[in-house]
Amino acid sequence: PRLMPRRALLSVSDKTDLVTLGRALADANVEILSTGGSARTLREAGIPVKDVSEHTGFPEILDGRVKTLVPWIHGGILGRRDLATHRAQMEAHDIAPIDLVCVNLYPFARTVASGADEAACVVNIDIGGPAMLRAAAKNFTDVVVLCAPDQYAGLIEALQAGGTSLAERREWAAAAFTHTAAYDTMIASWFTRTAEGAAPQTLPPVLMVGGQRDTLLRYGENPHQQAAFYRDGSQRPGLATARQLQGKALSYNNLNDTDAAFEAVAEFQAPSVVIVKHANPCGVASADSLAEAWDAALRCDPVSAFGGIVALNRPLDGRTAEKISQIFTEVIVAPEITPEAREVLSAKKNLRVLETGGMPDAAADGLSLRSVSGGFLAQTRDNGRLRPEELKVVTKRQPTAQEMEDLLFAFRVAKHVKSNAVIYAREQATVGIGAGQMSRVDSARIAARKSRDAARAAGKEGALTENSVAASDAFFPFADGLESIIEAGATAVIQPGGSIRDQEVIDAADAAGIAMVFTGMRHFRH
Ligand code: 93A
Repeated sequence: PRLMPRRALLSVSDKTDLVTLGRALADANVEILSTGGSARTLREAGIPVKDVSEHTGFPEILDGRVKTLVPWIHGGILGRRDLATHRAQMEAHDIAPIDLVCVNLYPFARTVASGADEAACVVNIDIGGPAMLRAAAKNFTDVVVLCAPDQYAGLIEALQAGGTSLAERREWAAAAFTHTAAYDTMIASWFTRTAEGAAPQTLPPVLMVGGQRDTLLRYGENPHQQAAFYRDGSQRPGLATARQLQGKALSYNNLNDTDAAFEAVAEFQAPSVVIVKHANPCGVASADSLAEAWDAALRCDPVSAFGGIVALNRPLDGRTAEKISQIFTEVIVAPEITPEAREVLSAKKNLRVLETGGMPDAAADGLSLRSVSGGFLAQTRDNGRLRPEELKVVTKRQPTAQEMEDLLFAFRVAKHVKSNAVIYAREQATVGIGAGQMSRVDSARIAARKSRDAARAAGKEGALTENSVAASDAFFPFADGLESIIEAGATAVIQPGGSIRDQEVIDAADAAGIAMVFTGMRHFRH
């Protein structure tokens, strides 16, 4: 049976469409109770409304901290209509049933995001609102609960159809609990952050894997999987702040790859380009200009770059946009897309172009999560940075200044390549990337072979790895991995060190006359 509400309580911070809702309720002969600001808005629109304080016979006190937290409100919402005892008690205490609650909460997230001080944030922790939403949702068999303006149209339609159905009320109840849960999660994570002050690198005692579902994606990693992007409220430049200027809808894989590419390019100070395929870089370069960086990044592996994700750490200019649009690209992401670049890219209708408004700080703290059966694995983000004084040259030969620069570049790239990772680089550009192999030797060999292929495609003899330097994301358990790298023509190698066979590896380097640097820091990425 459909249920027509007779008494409604409207108490909203976001007054969007409040008047429309109020008018529809008044037209349906529903008595409207309302709190301070909401009542004022309704009254100004000429809608009959009764102040909550008049209804309860108790004033709004403590600056509004206690306005609806009284038995005449909560009893009216929570009392069971099907129990004679409840009905009798309500009558005895003069509690009138309330069968529609429409509440949206103090704008806590917006207050925090505005940079308000702690006291102002605390003022915006809504207590009465969530209490009413939860009470109404609990009593969904007899009470309608609304928590967002986009639900009003559905209710108005139901009123015109003779009342709300149980299925509708159950759905609204679910939405209300989802809303209050997300709201409390936000507050809880804000508290842990402020409580720990400048040390958010600590893992929280309880994981607040809140997040609001934002965009439903067409499908997940594969078409038979469902997927969505959930926002955690972070305003770190990247996916969270990206504005899509053109192109097809972003897929799950697009988002994952774009994130990987943008986080990688954020590592570099000079104008840089990262091309990503399947979450791994297939070309990374820094140069004096983006256009040069693009050319160098593309040279590394032009075959894989086809259909790739391109991330840049400078405003994308028209000339570079021209160059990128020569090959098929899925996504371009940059802090800014200049009008000239937009003009160039607009010819490629499907190409997704994202503007993030800024670059993330690669050294920033944060959590990274992965779901496993039974829960989540959480770790602080890999924001590890090499400190020059921790670098140790372990070979007889010292790297030249140019080699050293390239070693550091390659090691930084290694951080963003799935393990086992071996990266060859030359003049601030990768010339071979070996990713995700189960053995380090294979990564070293694959990178060298790909580099030979790339050289051949460019009409050159040998491999691009000749006279390059190489980085390994973790130590060499045996000398064989290093030997492959030497074979590929690298003249210097950077790696964490720390294997029990380090000496064997150092001896192999000395025998070949190459330089080797230990970082003491590993960059596994699985
Ligand atoms: O300060 S509260 O936690 N205490 C209350 O008793 C209470 N009742 C409603 N906040 C309370 N509200 C909130 O006031 C609602 O959730 C809503 O966000 C806001 C509406 O206030 P007004 O109608 O005065 O604009």
